Formats: sequence, structure tokens, C-alpha cells
Amino acid sequence: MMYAQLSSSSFWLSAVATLALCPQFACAAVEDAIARPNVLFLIADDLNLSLGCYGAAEARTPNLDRLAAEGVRFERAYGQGAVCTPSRNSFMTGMSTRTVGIHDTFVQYQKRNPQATSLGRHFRQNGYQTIAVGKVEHTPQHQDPQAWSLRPDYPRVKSKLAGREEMSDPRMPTRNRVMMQIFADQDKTDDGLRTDQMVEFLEHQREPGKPFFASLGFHGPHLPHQVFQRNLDAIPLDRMPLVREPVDASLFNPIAFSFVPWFPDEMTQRKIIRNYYAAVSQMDEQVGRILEVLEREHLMDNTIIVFIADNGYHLGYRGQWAKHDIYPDVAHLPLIVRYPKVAKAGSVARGLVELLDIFPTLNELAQLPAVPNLDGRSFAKQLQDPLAPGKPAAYIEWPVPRSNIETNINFLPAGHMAPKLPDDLKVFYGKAVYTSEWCYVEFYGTKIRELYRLDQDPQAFRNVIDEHPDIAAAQAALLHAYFPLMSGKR
Ligand SMILES: [Ca+2]
Repeated sequence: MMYAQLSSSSFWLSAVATLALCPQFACAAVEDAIARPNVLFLIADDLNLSLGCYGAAEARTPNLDRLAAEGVRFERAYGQGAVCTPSRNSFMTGMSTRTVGIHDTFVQYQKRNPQATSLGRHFRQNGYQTIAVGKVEHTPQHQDPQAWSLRPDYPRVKSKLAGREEMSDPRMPTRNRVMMQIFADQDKTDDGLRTDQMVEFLEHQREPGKPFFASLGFHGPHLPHQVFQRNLDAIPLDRMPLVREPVDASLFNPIAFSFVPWFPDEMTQRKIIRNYYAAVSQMDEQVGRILEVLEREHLMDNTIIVFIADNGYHLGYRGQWAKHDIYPDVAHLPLIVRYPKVAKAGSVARGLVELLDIFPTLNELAQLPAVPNLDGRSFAKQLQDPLAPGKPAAYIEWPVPRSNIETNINFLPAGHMAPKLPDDLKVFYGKAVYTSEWCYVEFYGTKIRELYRLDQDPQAFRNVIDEHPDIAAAQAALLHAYFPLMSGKR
């Protein structure tokens, strides 16, 4: 906690100096001197690394790129869940999915773990005005009722769409389907309306004398992709990064994925990726609106801005146009933190972090009382020194129902083999551990093991487990220590 001590002493020196200059305690300078930092927590939905600042050449994300240029971009951040609910329940409580007992979309953490303190509740109980706009927890049922001072209703889009596009797999038209909604340039998307609510808060609803913890969960780039025509026009269809499966890729593993592999023609692939990129741009525009307001309200210096995605998304890897698994496109996420008082502008932190580390990090930066039993670890040191080491490993899990696997087996690509499924398993848990160089995967209850070398194979196509038995054993030990046996089985 060296950072907290240093900051604490400098904070008191600054407060005392200001008091000496200002005998009327109510003056604005004193309020500034004793103010804790505000927090603005921005959460994208289903966003992989398709941002300019993460090297996506054709992405149009000037506002998030600016945020990265003024803050710290984390190169190795991982989410703990493969879809919204487990991931959000994990990072909003600072606890692992194994602790909160949530692995899928259908379990409500308030029922499972009512004692879990949420980020919003903790900041509120420590003197913050708190607000959540849009999809922060997954649904109202997942909300911590004690978390928010303000929780405006989800706004409903009233604009008439300027257009739609839908593409689907003729074999599985309801399962493998991507949809897009096009909005007229002057109209409001879901994210536009949510951003209006955040702007209203920042401009008119802040409580004087209190710091705020404001969170905004965007719709974008989740399906249906919501875009303006200008977003589509700005993205070059002919330059979309199609996934090229290497010739020595391992066989498709039907246990690993929730969806039937779908390899549409190249133009369809380009369009799906272009539409996704356009949806990312639409969301980026809203980030820009919020940054403008922060500047206008003179809040940029004393606000910690955190931008993340809850989970990533496949744009063609293994024929997947979805999430729901534990491979890099889904697990490896954007994380940007801007806080000029601590974070070194324009730097890149290369050590591993997990989303569940955000809770203890914000806690440390705001110097609030520690919360016992959090699973996360503060990455505040990496904000000051991007070369500071990260965690030794990051973990994610996801259960695939047997019925999905049986459907996958019916639609296996040519030359791929169906594994024999154990008779007694209704759900197959994929669990992965990521380390600096490796991704190791097991499917509990089966004998399937996979090892990928991330520096040479970042999307995880080539299972090299037979070539590196010692490394596989070490990774397996990490995984088993973190995710213990389930029902006596691994
Ligand atoms: Ca999501």
C-alpha cells in the first residue's frame, strides 16, 4: 500500500496548505483539496480488441484512442466470464465466478451471495454519490439494491430505423444470426439515450460537496449492432480483417463452443465485421460526448476514468460469430484507465490483470477502507509504473450445455471427428488459465486438454500440448488450484 501512504501524506500536506490560505472553511479551494477522486466507469458490451489503440487498423475509435493516449492501456486484461452476467457479477463484486457461484446467465448473485459487497454499494457507503446508467449489472434482478443513489430507468429508443440488415446461417437461422439497425444521423441510438442520461447527471444532478461514482453500461457493440450510416460509410469493407485459419490448425473441438461453426462467403464475413466495427464507432462517439462534458465541467483532472468490456467476441474464429467460450477473442479484453494524478499518460501496461482487480484498484486510488475477502488484487502500481509486474495468471470458465455440443457434432466441418461424450454430464465446463506466454484449457469431466502458445498463436489455433508436457503440467497445476474438482470430477 505504498501508493496509498504516499498519496495520503501529500493529500494532507495539500489540505493543510490550502487551509492556511483560506480561513473560511467553506471556500471552494478547501473542498477541492479534501475531495476524493470521482470515478467514471464505462462498460462496453461484447467488445473485443477492435479498437484503434489496440492495433485494429480499420477501427474508427478516435475517442477511446484519445483516452488511451492520455492514460494507461492494459495490453493483457482478462474477463472472468464469457457472457454478461458472470463477468459483471464478478467485476462488480471483485470476486471470482467460483466465489460468487455464477457461471452462466441464469443465476442471480443476490440470491447466491447476498453478503457480497458491490462496487456501487461500497463507494456509496463511503460518502460517494453513485449512479448507474444502462446495463451495468445485467438486469434489474442482478442489481445490488443498496448500490445506487440514482438509477434512472433504461431509456427506450423511439427513433424510426433508417435501415436494417440481417445475415444468418441457412442451416441454423435462429442460432447463427447477426442483426444490424441503422439510425438516421440526427436520431438517438440506445447508447445515445444512455449518454444523454449521463450528461444530465454530470451537468445537473451532481450533489455539491460529494465525489461521484458514475457507471454507464453501453449497448454497443452487442447485437443488434446499432450504427449510424456515417459509421458504416467510414469503414472500408474491402479491408476487413478476415480470420485465416492456419493450415496446421488443430481440429475443431465441438465441446468448446456453444454454436455450430459457420463459414459464410467472404463478402458476408466482411459485412459482419464491418457492421461490428461500425457499432464500435457508434459507441465510441458517445464516449466522446462524455469526455466533452467532463472537460466543460472541469472534471478531467480529478476523475478516474475506467473503460472496459464485459466480454469479448469472435469475428470468425473457428466459425464463431458469438462469445460463450473461453478462448482469447472472448477472454482478452480492452482496459484503459485515465487518471492524470497517478496514471502515466500514453503508456502501455504489459502485465496480466483481471477485471475482478478493478474493485480493489479503485478502492486503493480513492483511499477507501479495504473490503475483506475480495479475490482481486489492485493494479494501481501498474498505473504509476507500466513495467510493474502483473498477476501470474488470469482465469475464465464457461459451461456449454450438452444439447449444444450434440448439435455441433451434427454439423462438424469435413474431416473433423466427434469425441465420445461421457454419459453422465449435462453441462461441460471449459476452464482456462492464461499466463504471460500460454493459454491452457481443460474441459472438466473429459480428458480433453489444450495448450496454446500465445506469442506465436494469439488466437489459439494450434494445440501444442503434446510438444510441451512439462509446461502443460505446470499450467494444469495452476488451473486445478484455482478451479477445484466439481462433483468429484475434473
Ligand atoms: Ca456482454
